[in-house]
Amino acid sequence: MNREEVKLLGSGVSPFEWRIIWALKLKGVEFEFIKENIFKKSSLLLESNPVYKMIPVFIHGQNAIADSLIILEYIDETWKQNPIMPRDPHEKAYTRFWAKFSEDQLVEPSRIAFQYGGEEQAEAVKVMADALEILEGEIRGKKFFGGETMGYLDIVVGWIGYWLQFTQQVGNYKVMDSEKYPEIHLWINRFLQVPTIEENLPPFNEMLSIPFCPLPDCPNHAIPVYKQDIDLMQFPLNLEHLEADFFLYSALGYGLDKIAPYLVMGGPPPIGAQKANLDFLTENIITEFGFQEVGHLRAIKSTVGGFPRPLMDLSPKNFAKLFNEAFGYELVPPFNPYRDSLNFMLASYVLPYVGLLGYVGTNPNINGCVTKRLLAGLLGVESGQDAYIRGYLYERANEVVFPYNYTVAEFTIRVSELRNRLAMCGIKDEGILVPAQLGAENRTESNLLSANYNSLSYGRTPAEILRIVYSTGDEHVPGGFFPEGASGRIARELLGKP
Ligand SMILES: N[C@@H](CCC(=O)N[C@@H](CS)C(=O)NCC(=O)O)C(=O)O
Repeated sequence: MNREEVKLLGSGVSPFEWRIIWALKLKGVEFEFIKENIFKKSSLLLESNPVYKMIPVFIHGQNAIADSLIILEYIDETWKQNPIMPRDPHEKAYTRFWAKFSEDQLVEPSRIAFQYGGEEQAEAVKVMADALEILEGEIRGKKFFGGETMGYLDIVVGWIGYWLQFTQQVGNYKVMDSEKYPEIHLWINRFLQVPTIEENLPPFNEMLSIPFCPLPDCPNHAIPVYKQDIDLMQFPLNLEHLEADFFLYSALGYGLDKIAPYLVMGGPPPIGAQKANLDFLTENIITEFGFQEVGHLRAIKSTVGGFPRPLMDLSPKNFAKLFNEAFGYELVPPFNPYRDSLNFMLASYVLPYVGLLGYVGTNPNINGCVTKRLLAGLLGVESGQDAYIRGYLYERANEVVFPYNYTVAEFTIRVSELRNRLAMCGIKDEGILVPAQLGAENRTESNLLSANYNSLSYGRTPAEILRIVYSTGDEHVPGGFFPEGASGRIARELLGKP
């Protein structure tokens, strides 16, 4: 059986596969290494690890074995020379306990610290620091975790001597500290000097150049969040809160308080939000939009911090007032966003577009790599929401909106004109039908996406946005959706209030 083919499927840089390489080298087992691209997995990988579809996979004759800890045990039991696992059942249990501990408390949090910033990263780093402190006690007085020679546990924990440096550098965090963990530091040096380890490590440069498990998305040495970015990126929370509760209440009949109370941060409930009378498809889509806003709020608040949900007026009365202003007289009966899907979509037309213009306007002033990534991610989804809403309305452009005597297109044109009037910065907003000279390349009367001469999105400043969402045309005078004004430093300073 031992003479059967031995193959290892790995990416070339994963710490999990190097555990296997070390064990095989230690035991002098010949093997074939099959390099996988984890972003384009081979059928061999998918067939041999159909459950997790991950590397490493160890193939011995007809047997395929996944998960590095399990592979290590299999190798140790199959090739008895240079054992790595103790034979004594209690010592074996002890070794497995610490291996599991280090996987749970170091490996998993390191994935989070590597991929995320903000609070999530800080929490993961704290878990790792606590775990290192415990391991510091475990290794004290010993040469290796395995005793006098390197064993199973050393191989399992060994990644912290090499890969951790890499994940800290790329993920922009710090947990390893030779002064805080002097015993671990000494053990790392001893471990890296074991010939089997020293001679079998992937080149560091290769690790940096190859897309490792998660893609590093900040350039080296880039600053994640600049201080100046914070207020600019907190400002959009106002609109994100507005959209979150508008969409959630309309689709589900309840809002952020029920879905993610921690994001409300004690802010007052919205005035007049209610379940809308939506058809099945619209309800599904708006549910998705609502949950997307929850993600946006979480992403912003966990990256740059935030403020409690401001007081918001989502009552039919407030929407009715806005549409009266758009048409220049009182619509009878008053416009009600919750009446049916079409009225609801017309009301929705008012919101994501303003948010997306805000992101385009803010973009040039953002510097941090994490805040830039956040902004682009938010902008992408807001534009998608706006495009869906506009597409929905475009399909019905010539339909008369019940119970009024205006077409859908006319409604959108009136709302866009109102927003331009309120913002007082020229034309940055157009309805879903335009004269051809305002369409894409002056050739289309359809205006599915509102954009400038070069078909680029318009941008607005926070002041312009406040003029619109206050419905007062004045960033210093609150009203409309925010009866007591929007929150965050930018909006409060404009209001002259702390
Ligand atoms: N617990 C597993 C972890 C393996 C693992 O995370 N493999 C990553 C590469 S570092 C992978 O194959 N990722 C591909 C994917 O998630 O699709 C082990 O110890 O083998």
